[in-house]
Amino acid sequence: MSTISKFKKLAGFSAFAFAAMSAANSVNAANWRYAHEEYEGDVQDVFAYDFKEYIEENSDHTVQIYRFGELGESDDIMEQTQAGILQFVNQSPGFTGSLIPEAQIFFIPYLMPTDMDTVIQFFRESEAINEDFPELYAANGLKLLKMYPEGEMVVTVDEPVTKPEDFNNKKIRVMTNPLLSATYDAFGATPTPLPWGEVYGALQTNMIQGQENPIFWIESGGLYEVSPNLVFTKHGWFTTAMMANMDFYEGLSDADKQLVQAAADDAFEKIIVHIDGLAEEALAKIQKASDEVTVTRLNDEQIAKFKARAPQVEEKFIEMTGESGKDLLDQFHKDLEEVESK
Ligand code: 6CS
Repeated sequence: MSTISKFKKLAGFSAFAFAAMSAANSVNAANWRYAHEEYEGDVQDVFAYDFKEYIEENSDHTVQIYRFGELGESDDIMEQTQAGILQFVNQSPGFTGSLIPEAQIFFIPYLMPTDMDTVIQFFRESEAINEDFPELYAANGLKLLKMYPEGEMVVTVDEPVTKPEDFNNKKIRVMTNPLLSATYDAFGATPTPLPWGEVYGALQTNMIQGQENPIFWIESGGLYEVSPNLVFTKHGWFTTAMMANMDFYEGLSDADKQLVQAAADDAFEKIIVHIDGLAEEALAKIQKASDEVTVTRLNDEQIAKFKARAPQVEEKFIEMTGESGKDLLDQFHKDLEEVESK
């Protein structure tokens, strides 16, 4: 056989082999659906797009992302994930609390550290976060892939608040978990659980007089336009969680399981960088956009008055979750002591 015809044969074989390999890959290639609770460019969106990019760069799979409202409210996207319609979901414990009562632990006020480095270290190293929570989610058909912080909680109100008495007769919107209601009860307010989609309108029409959220969200959702008094109470961090439908995850090959976890780990690293300085940037944008906005940073003495009400919320948490919640809380305290001592 001449060199040319050998080459032609080889080229023919290679083209055939390549086509066959591609066909096999595209048979294995999947399009995964992933929904989260936020808007374009928000923290959960940055996480989701990094996850997508990692998956698509390292496999033939593709990821389709759905943002807030495209498939409904937070509870809707969780239901769709449990039903296997979505493969991945980002739902915050603020909403998961009704499904997994222990997830409400993040709403015990003044439990979490206040400075960002300690918070991040806690998420990286905590046994409660990295070992106990995955078991609790698994019991509900969910593979927990990552828990991560989005920002410090800030309260917005119709007038500045410096003491619990200032909350009297004020309806404060909370995410729909009973423990967060207990927190605002303890703070002296009238807690009003609402899904996210109703918050702006309820503030605008004075059906509620305040709410809590991280600053980036107060800016991106325009909440300061209808609730202009920002109060830094230092009582907690907004935490969220990204997970997969467990049956779907269990059905993946070992390589794909590793890929999915590596993508979630990569997105966590990106988010840590993304949230650094985000609150300050968002506050500057808010102050530029509105001269109605006031900023109240509670001093230690003022914080002590709110903090004094935390033990009753801790008791409520144990009442709601029993032994399992008590064990989780003990582990939380242990993990926090460890990171705070470093
Ligand atoms: O307050 C809420 O309901 C929303 N807050 C944030 C920061 N993310 C999503 C959530 O739905």
